[in-house]
Amino acid sequence: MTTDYILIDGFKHFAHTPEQYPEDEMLKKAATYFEFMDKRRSIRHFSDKLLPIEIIENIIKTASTAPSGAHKQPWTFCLIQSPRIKRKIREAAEAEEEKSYAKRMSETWLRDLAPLGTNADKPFLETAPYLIVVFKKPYEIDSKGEKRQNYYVNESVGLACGFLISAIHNAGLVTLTHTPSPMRFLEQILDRPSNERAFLLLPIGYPAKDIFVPDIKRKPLEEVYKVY
Ligand code: IYR
Repeated sequence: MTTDYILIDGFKHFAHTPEQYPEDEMLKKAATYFEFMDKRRSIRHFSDKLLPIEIIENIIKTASTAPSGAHKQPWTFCLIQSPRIKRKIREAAEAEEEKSYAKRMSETWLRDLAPLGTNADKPFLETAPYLIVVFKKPYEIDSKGEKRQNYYVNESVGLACGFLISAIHNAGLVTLTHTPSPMRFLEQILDRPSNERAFLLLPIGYPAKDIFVPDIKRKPLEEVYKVY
């Protein structure tokens, strides 16, 4: 009888065969994927056109396949479609952003942001059909009410957000990583449990018609890469 698993320290490990390709096909796939991802842009102008929630749910399932410290999956993705809650989030985010642009961000920071054309107005928080608020969970609360620390929480949730953004791009939708600061208001508006901290806010939807994006270039390989 063949077995498709073994026990290591009493824990099951399944046989697994990762997908592999001949080198020429690998090169083609790697180059094609780069070209596809290189077309992704952060979009700040959204259409209000609705889209099926099942698309978003598949995107969130993809994000939740990210690796995480000790496989704790220390994240919650909150999906907001309610116009009332979107408005509350917009109002609170803009109130924080107004303070940030007026006095919390340094002159240098504002100068660095100038080419992107951002400001404290965030209409996309109401226009986009969906907002996703990603929460990180620095710890879990077990059945006895005890705290259980998670591991590499920022790295894990950052990876999940990377997967999320690439899944959004793959579906032909657009997004923007929005980080109003501070963003504790998201925990309050969404009434999240005490072990969740807001990590990132992303509107998702179709782009508005006839949009423009900033003229920015990505660093060439030589600038971001070093072979030893
Ligand atoms: N959170 C502000 C400011 C902002 C900061 C950075 I760094 C950006 O890359 C873009 C914006 C905002 O969302 O406008």
